[in-house]
Amino acid sequence: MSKQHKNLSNAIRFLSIDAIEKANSGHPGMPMGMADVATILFKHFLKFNPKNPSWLNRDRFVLSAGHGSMLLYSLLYLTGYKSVSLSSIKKFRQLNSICAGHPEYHPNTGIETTTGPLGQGISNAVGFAIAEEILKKKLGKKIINHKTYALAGDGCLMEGISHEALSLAGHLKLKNLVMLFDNNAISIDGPTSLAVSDNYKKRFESYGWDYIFINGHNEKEIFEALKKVQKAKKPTVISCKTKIGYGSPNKSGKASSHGSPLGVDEIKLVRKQLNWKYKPFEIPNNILNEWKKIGNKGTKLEANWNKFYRRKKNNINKILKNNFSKALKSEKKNAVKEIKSLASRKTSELILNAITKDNNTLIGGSADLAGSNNTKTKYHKIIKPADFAGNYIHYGVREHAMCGIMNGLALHSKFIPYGGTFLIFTDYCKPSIRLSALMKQKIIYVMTHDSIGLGEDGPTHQPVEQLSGLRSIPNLNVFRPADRMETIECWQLALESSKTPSILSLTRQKLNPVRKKYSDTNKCSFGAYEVLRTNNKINLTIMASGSEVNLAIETSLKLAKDKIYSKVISVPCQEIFDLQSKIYKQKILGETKFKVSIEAASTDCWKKYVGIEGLTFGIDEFGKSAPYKEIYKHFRLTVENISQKTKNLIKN
Ligand SMILES: Cc1ncc(C[n+]2csc(CCOP(=O)(O)OP(=O)(O)O)c2C)c(N)n1
Ligand SMILES: [Mg+2]
Repeated sequence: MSKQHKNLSNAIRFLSIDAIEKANSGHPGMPMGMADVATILFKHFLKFNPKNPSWLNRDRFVLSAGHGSMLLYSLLYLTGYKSVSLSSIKKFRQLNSICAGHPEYHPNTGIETTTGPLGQGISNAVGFAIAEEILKKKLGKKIINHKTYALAGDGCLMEGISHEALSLAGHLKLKNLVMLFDNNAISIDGPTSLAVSDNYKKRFESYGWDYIFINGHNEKEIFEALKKVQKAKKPTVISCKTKIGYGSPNKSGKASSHGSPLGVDEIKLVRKQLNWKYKPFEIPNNILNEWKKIGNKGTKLEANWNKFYRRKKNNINKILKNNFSKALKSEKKNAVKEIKSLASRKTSELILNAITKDNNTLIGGSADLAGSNNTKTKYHKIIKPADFAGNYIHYGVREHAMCGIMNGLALHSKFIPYGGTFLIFTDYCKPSIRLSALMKQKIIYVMTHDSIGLGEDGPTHQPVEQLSGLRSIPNLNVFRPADRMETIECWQLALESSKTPSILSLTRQKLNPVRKKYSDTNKCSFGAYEVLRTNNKINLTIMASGSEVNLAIETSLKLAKDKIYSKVISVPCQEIFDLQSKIYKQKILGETKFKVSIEAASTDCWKKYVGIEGLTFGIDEFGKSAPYKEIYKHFRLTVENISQKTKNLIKN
C-alpha cells in the first residue's frame, strides 16, 4: 500500500474512531474496514463537486449500511463539503448536528438519502439508477451519464428488500449501478456463518449482475475493480473482503468492533498499529490538502459538463414539463357532466389518463397489480430492460422494493413516482413509506381494495388496522376519498404536496357520487367538510370517510324522518383536517354534543373526534370472506343498525 493511500484512508479511520469515542456511541468497525475502498472510489472514480452537492450529473453515493455513518461524514468533511465541518463531526450523534447517528437526508449536503434500516439504501440506489437512465433518455447522455454506488454490508444483503431490489436491477440491466459489498462476514451477533450460507457469486449472477471479488484492503485490486465497472454492461457488485475494525489489534475481525466505541486504551493501540501520530481530530495539513485536492477536482468536472448543460438548460424545463391543473379541472367538470357510480380506483385511472399525456415527470408503477390498482393507462410506456424511454415500471411482486425505489426516484431529481398495491400490503411497504415521510418526499402510494368492501378475498386481504397505523406516521397524508370528485381533489392535493408523501386509499367497489356540483374550491383541502345537513338546527354530527360517506348520508336521511337532525362530514384526510384553524375545527366538531363516526376499519383514530359522548362505527376485528354487502351486514355497518344505535345514544 502506498504511503499516500495509507494516510488518506487512515484519516477516515481516525476521524471515525475519535468522533465515536467522543460521542461514546457509534459504529467504528465499518468505517475502519471500508476506508480503503472508499478512499480509492472518491480519489479516482467518484464524480462529485463538494462546492455544488446538488450537481445534477454527480455520481450518487449511497451508504446503505447507515450505521457506518462516520465513513460518510469523514469523506464529506475531508473533501470539502460545507455541510460537514470538523465541529459538526465533534458533535457526532448530538442534538441538531448534521452528523446524526445514521445519515439523515438533507438536500444539497452530500447526504443523498436517509439510511439505517438495513437494505433500504440498496432499494434507493436502484431508484437512483433507474432515474439516471430515464433522465439520460430525456436529456441526452452528454448531460446525464453518472453512476450510482451503494455501499452495503452483510446485514443489508440479508434483508428481504435487497433480494427484491437487486433482482429488479438485474432484470432492468442497470449498468450504471455498482454495489460495494463490505464482505467482512461479521454482523452484530458474531460471524455471519451463524445465519447465512448464501453463495453470493451465484446469487448475484442469477440476478443478472456481474460479480467481482477483491481484497478490500488491496489498493490495486480495488482500483482495478472500480476501473472495470466504469465500462460495465450490467449492474455490478464488488464484493470486498474486508476486516471489520481494520487496524484494531484486539477488536478487528470481531463483532466487538461493530457498534461500540473502541475505548481509550484500544485506540492508543490502533494509533500505534497504523502509525498515526496525531491527536484526536487532528488531520495534518498535508493529508487534509491531499483530500481537498480530490474534492476540488469537481469544480472542473462540473464546469466542463456545464458547457453542454448551459446550451440545453432552457429546453430542459420544457422536456420535464409537469402540468396537472388544467387536466384536473376538466376531470372535475367531467365528474358533474356524467353523474355515475364509479370505484375510486377507476376514477384514479381516469385521472391518470388525463394527467399522463401532459407530464414527463410522473413515473407510474404497481407491484404486479396494474389492472387491479388501475395505475396503468393507455398513455403509459413500459420501462423495459435496457430501455428507459418509458414512464411505467412493472415492479413485479416486490412491494417493499417498489417503495424504496420510489424514494430513490424522487430523491434523484424530483421525479414524481406513484406506485400501487392493495392497501393491506402497505404492511409490506411500511419501512419505506416511513422513510418517504421522514425525508419529506413527494411520493404517491395508490393503495386500492381499501376495506372489507373488496369482498370475497377475505380477511387476509381486507385492511382493518392499516389506516390507523398509517395515520399515525408523522408527515404522511392518508386520503380516503368518498367519490369521483373527492378522488380528483385528493389526487390534486397529493400532486401539490411538495414535502409530504400521500397514501390514496381507494375502493374496489363502486361509489355513488356525493358531490354532484362543480366547485373551483378543492373542498378536500380542508381535510373534512360538510356534505349534507338535514336541518338548520341539528343535534348530531356524522363523520365518515371514503365508501362510508354514502352510508352516513343514508343514515342521516333516515334519522331525519324520526326528527333527529344531523350534518354529515366527509373526512377525506384527517391529517389535513387536524392542521385547520381552531375556528374551522370548532365549526365542524363543536356544533353538536353528539358525534358519531363511520369507517369500515379500526375505530382508533376516530375517537379523538367523537369524544366520550360519541360512538364509533367500524371494525375492530379481522374481516370475513363473503360478497361485500354481506360483510357490511355481518359487521352491522348498515343504515338500520347505525341509526338505531345513534337514536338510542341521543334519546338516553
Ligand atoms: C432493518 C434493520 N434491522 C436491524 C438493524 C440493527 N442493526 C444495525 S447494524 C446490524 C448488523 C449489520 O451487520 P453488517 O451489515 O454486517 O455490518 P457490520 O457489522 O459489518 O458493520 C444490525 C442488525 C437495522 N439497523 N436495521
Ligand atoms: Mg458485516
